[in-house]
Amino acid sequence: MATRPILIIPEPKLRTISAPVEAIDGEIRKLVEDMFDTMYDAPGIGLAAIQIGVEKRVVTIDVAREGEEKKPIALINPEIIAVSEELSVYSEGCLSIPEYYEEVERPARVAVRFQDVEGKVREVEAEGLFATCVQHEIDHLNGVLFIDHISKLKRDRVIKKFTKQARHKAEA
Ligand code: GNR
Ligand code: NI
Repeated sequence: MATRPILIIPEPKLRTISAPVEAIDGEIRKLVEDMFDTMYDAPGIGLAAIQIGVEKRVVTIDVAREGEEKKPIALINPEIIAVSEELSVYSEGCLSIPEYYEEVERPARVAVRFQDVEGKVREVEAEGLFATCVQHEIDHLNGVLFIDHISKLKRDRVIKKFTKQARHKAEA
């Protein structure tokens, strides 16, 4: 069990475009393991590698509810290959923006192509919370945060709050 610290806004690294994984080796498998440990410990339903400072296109997700059997999935180099016209709204949160929630509208269903930890190319069709989460995580790989999908007024307000908080912590 090894958790790693989660980066919080306004950490500039969260705006990085992560690089594709070339080889799925021991280092990547250890990264995936640490990401699951960090995600379950937080607790969160998803995590992108950049949230622990690793600029690689790796995502972990488990949208199983508390008490349900765990359903961990690791997605390496995930890509959205199709989206539904139908949209859905979900009140999103992010481990990099603790305790802030706001509604975001996204395609209700997406098809995603990715590699699993064995390197096998797979496709999944996602709907519901899983669809929301996988889009949120792929955004992270492109340096995009869910607050980029809300009004500028709300976004500026939350960034300001966390910038102030970071300054106070640095002074403490
Ligand atoms: O734990 C998380 N919950 C969540 C709720 C609604 C929409 C997206 C998410 S993802 C978030 C964890 C996280 O920050 N992943 O990047
Ligand atoms: Ni997030």
